[in-house]
Amino acid sequence: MKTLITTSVAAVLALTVAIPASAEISERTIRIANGVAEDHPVGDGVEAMQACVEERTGGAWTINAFWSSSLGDDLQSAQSLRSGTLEMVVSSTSPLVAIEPALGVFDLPFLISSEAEADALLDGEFGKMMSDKMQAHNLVNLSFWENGFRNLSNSLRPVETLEDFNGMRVRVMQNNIFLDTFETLGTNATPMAFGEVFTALETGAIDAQENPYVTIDTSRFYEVQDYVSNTRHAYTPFMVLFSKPIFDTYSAEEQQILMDCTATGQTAQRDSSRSLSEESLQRIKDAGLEVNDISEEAMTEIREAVAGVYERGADSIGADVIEQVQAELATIRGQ
Ligand code: TK8
Repeated sequence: MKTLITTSVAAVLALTVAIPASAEISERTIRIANGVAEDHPVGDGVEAMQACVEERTGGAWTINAFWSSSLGDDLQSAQSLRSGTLEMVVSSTSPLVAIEPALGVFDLPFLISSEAEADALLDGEFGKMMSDKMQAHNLVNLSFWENGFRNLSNSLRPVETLEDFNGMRVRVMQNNIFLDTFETLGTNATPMAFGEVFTALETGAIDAQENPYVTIDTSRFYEVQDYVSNTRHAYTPFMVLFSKPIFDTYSAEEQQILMDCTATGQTAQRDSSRSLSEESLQRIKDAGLEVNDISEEAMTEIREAVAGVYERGADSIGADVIEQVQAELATIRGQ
């Protein structure tokens, strides 16, 4: 009996020692929270990240993803990261203004106008500066992934002009900039966590919401909405956040693996987001939604109506941050 135990202990020890790719890599389980559904492009990013981690750690790490807010909404998950009770979250920046108000910069209406601009901004100096701000809040931003250009959907009527927004009950993210934007557009805006949106639309508690086509598709909002307008009023990014208290216990090699593999995930996630967007729009149309385009003239009117949000947002975001983003965008645009 004794020999048997000794032998099996030895076998287990041999196994444990054999698994890690290097002495600097420990066995780890990483939980990653998400508000979106698994078939959202974030799913492809996570899958690419898992494959990368598997290879780099020789199977010593397991990454478990939790979808559809099952570990809490974006803000709750980020708070869990800060206290070190959860490892990772792919979160919209918008609800995190409660932690870092400067993040509201990404919510300013019509700030970013193309995916190429978004990539240059987020992967450049400005993105780095915003990531650095998270450290003070016990959060490490490993990468920016794509949420995308947001479009308004509703159950009442086609929205094609500024007047059409009037009185509509719209869910907005828990974010002062979005609230100001949609109140200025004349809607009755209600801040709400993402996980509550489907039911609120279904029960008629709200008429409208705004999200990229891939989200309207994968969260099945098309089942409870009748119109969608191509408003592209904001490009909000995802941050791939890691708990700083946990990150600090990782070896330098392990930290590098996290950074490299979220970068690998970024490429897969952005590619998927961009190729799925058209497909998602088609599925939304097939589900019977009317897609409304906004004329250039109406768009100019809408943009002018919300221009004041920039100045009012400066108090919370910081005038310097707004100036910096505008300067960087001007450089990116070659102005
Ligand atoms: C999912 C959210 C979602 C966001 C929203 O957790 O809240 O509308 O666009 O993608 O992060």
